[in-house]
Amino acid sequence: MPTPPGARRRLLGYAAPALAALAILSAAACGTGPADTPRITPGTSDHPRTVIVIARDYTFEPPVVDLVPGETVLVQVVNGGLVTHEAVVGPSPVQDAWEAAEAPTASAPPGPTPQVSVEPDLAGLRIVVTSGEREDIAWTVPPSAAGDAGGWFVGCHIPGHWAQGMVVPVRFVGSDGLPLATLATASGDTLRTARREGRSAASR
Ligand SMILES: [Cu+2]
Repeated sequence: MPTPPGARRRLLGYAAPALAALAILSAAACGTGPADTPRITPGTSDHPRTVIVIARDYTFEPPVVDLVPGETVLVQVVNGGLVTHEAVVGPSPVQDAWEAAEAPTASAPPGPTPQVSVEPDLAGLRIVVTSGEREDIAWTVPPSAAGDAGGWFVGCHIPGHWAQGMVVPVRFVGSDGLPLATLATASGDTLRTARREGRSAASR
């Protein structure tokens, strides 16, 4: 039986908003690529550039930290979580060294991490912040940083935190303020290890 004209109009009347919604959804899906990075003015010793890193239980914001090799930054680490966190800034060997150094503290009572240390050349930058506090440290990014194989990261090595996702990559930016190269990605060995440990911890 043919559809009466009135019914067809009504059907189209319903269909049109649905199609429009679909079009908006597809447009949104196409627009989810990485956003353009605003150009950075590198910091100097006289005028350090402020870099804010927020630690939460258990992640960091922003999801990518931009740094210019050789610039001086004022790193402000804000702990918005309920437990003590740290921001270790450095390449994979630095992250691995702190992960190993802090692992034995897993059975320590709650509170700030007991004193731990690593070899000076693997120390990187480490800022420990208790819940609700903020620590500011002026620091000069090593000029050769962008040449480190595997990239740099900001990570937390209080036992279990890295495995729970407390690591974000550093993106190096040139002195012209534009990104230098591709980001260290989640395919790095260090991140793979973290993911694996996270999974096995979760399945226990
Ligand atoms: Cu942490």
